Amino acid sequence: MTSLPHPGRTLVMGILNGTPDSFSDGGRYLASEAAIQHGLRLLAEGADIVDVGGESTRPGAIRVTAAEEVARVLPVVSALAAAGAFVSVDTSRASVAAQAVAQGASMVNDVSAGLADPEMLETVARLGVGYVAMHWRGHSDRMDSLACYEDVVGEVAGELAARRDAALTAGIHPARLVLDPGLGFSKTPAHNWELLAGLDELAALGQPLLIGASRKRFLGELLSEAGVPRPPGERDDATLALTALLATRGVWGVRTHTVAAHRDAVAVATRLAHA
Ligand code: PMM
Repeated sequence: MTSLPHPGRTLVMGILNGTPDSFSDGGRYLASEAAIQHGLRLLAEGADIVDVGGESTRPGAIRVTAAEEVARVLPVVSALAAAGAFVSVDTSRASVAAQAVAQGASMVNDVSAGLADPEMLETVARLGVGYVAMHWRGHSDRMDSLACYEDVVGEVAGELAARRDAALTAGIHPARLVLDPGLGFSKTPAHNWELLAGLDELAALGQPLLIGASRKRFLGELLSEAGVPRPPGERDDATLALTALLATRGVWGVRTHTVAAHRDAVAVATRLAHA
């Protein structure tokens, strides 16, 4: 049985995205090796959790098969767990989650909160690992068309409450359950900002909160110049500013590409909160 880390500050989850689409044989091996090396770097930089994913969830992305997802994530999960990392597996498939836990993953990060696979919640309950349930309305190929709300904070809180209840009913221990508003998933930039401003309503659901803002489109849009969004690789300073603010508000974790800088930002915010 694995319990969630609670280090007394906002924890930093490092993002390790799976290998690119067109690999086979030796290419696959090299891609896994590169992912493992990157994961080890995230760990050395102070990642509290390394989140290993094999399926892109960007708007418009097409799903990969379960076999492809397994081939991408398992060698990486196994190597990082063996190196002592607290590994989460970013998957919406129960079968992938179970195989990753068998290879040493301690947490399942499910962007669909159990909605994409009817077996997921029971599987996680049986495995006895941590579970991130993210707010989700549909797969990536149609999620933008589902970004319709009259009261985004109230509706996301209500839909997350329903997923929390489903998870607890399935037998997931409340001490292992984290909720996430799912920035950018069926949300416009304006929705993301409203959710960030309304975090107290989400915290009132009674579970720790994880926030994934790193390099996302709403930051690119905020920093647009002459109508051109800032590219993803130039959004890290803005992500960091947001993390510092979120850390002062007591979120459980942030999901990020740049671990070392985020650990520093969290250290500053935590020290200030205790001054
Ligand atoms: N965002 C992405 C992927 N997985 N998981 C959680 N829990 N929260 C998120 O916001 C989230 C996620 C997409 O971002 P990426 O393409 O940069 O990984």
